[in-house]
Amino acid sequence: MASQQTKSKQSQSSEYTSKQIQVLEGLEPVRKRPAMYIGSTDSVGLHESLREIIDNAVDEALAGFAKNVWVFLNEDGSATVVDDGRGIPIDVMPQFKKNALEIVMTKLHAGGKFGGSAYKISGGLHGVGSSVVNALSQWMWVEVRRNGKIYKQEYERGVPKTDVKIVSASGIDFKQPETGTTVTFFPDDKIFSTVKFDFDTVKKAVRERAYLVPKLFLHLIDNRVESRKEVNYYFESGITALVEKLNENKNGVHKPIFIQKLEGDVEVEVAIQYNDGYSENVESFVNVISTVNGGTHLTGFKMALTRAINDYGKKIGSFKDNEDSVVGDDTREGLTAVVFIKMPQDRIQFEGQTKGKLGNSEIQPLVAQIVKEGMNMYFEENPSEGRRILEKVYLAAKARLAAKAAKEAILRKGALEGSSLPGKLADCQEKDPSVSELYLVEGDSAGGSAKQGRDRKFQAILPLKGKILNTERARLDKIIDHEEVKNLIIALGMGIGETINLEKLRYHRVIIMTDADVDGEHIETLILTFFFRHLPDVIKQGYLYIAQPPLYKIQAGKEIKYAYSDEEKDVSIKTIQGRSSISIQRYKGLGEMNPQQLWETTMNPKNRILKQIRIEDAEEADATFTMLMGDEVPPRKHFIQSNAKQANLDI
Ligand code: 2B7
Repeated sequence: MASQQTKSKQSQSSEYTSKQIQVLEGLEPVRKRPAMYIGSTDSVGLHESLREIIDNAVDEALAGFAKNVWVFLNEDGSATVVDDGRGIPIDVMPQFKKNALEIVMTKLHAGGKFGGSAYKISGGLHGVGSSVVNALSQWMWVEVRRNGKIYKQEYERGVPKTDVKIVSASGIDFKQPETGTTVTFFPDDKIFSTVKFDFDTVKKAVRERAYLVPKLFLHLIDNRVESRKEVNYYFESGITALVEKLNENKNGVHKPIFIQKLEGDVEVEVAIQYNDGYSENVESFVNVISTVNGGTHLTGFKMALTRAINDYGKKIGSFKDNEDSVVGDDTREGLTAVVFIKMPQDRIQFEGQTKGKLGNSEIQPLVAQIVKEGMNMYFEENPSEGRRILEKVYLAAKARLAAKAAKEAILRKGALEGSSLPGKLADCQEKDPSVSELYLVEGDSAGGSAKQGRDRKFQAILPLKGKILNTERARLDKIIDHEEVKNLIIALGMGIGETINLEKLRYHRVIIMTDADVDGEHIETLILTFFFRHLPDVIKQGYLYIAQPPLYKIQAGKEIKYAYSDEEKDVSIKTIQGRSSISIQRYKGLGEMNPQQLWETTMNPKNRILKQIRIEDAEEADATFTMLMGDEVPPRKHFIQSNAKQANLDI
């Protein structure tokens, strides 16, 4: 990308006109099969549509033109994205006799690729562009600020309502930059199962992009009455800042290492910082897309890191005795890294069901070579840091061998053999994992109610006492020694560590059920962290859930209603009104419900609400956990700018 920027930025702005835009087809197929274009029509797809518009604006920044991107969540439920780039071209395209803006907004283009070289790098998970979002919006309007004028076009479900017109004032109440693009849209509730944007989800996407595009000001403003707030992001140093952020509650072993190189039209950026913990946290991106399942860029990075460390160890003679015992895993203990490559959008091959994996085979050796060279140079120039890294890796290798020996001993003793299920487990009758559920219940008393209330056909109960093991510092051999965790591992049946076998998991729904108080939250964090660190596949497969007990019981005479939120409570009170006396009970713990109530409200599949844990949730729990349990050092001050004044300087 930098190559495009430096080589042809100048010429692009003058040469690139609507002539280069190739057109394929209209938007009918998008409304017919929305999921094919946007991934899904649930909340994930809804946010994907906003992300798509944001990415177009971010692309304009990546191309070197926009300095700011604003995202507004409007009071009426719509969203607005503003950039201060060049503005989408508004000239009439002779071959269609239509305005370029209209073409961009109403036609599908090949796989998001938009002919010519001007937009070689572009984001968007599905790379489909604004027209797809337009098709899936009840209404949309676009303003382009160019040539000192404001051009506007409005659409309904992707169909233009007007021609492109010059207007005298912007339709939004915001002092907009001289040039750029503004898109406002309201997602179609005929398409999406929910049309409510979630601030935190949008925030996460916005923040991620801020890290990936250094020096871009990103502003997120929630103007909805119930949730008014604003965050601003600006990172001077891109992924180095991201690595620091990921390590913020840990102790870095050295200052982040930054490697960057442009090779042909692929740019590789890697930031690395070891901390004194044990977990591995490596994130990878292609353009602005997070590759959650890694791929060739990540493989190349890992290979090169292992090789560079091994070579350096041999070179300075510190691996003498264990020459062949340092393996990849050892080099990734306590490793936080970001691998970020930028390449032409039209060459990217994504793989896997969720398209979260980079498939381009040529990228692996390319990244490996650049990382190897970069690490060699780093070690050369920073011998004392190099030595510290080596020591850490060497310690990991030693610990691994010790843990392996300890585990082998345990396994020989048969401590984890599935044959003897823990006494505390009230198992279900069903043997088919796909219909079996395991409730992890906080405390023996709630555990007792759950045992009585459950449907024993398919629901098993495992009570967990107070605080389960602090897994932050614990190695596998220690974990296996811990009674509560051992029970859990045996009940799950899939083993732990190197012996993991997901096919042996005995329940495809593992449901954490805790009180809605601080202790409950704490134990929930502990359990999530345990799964995140030791059994992440359970989460990735979507097998881990959190039960949501009701917050209120509303009773009038014999009529009882349960409410799971304050809003629901208010609605319930209204519908029940007219009765002489209503009693409202706020549940503080599971123990306040009798077995029958617990079944009705929280365990019966017909009524209950389960929250499925995504790997991001667990990651967050892991971070919280590190903060709570980690070392004495107080969390370092956030460097995120939550200050609008500062961030607005550059308009
Ligand atoms: C691939 C297509 C969609 N496009 C341009 C130029 C600028 C530009 C855009 C955009 C979203 C919300 C505010 C290029 C690229 C179309 O061609 S899209 N800015 N911003 C955007 O969508 N923001 C462009 C060359 C010369 N002049 C303008």
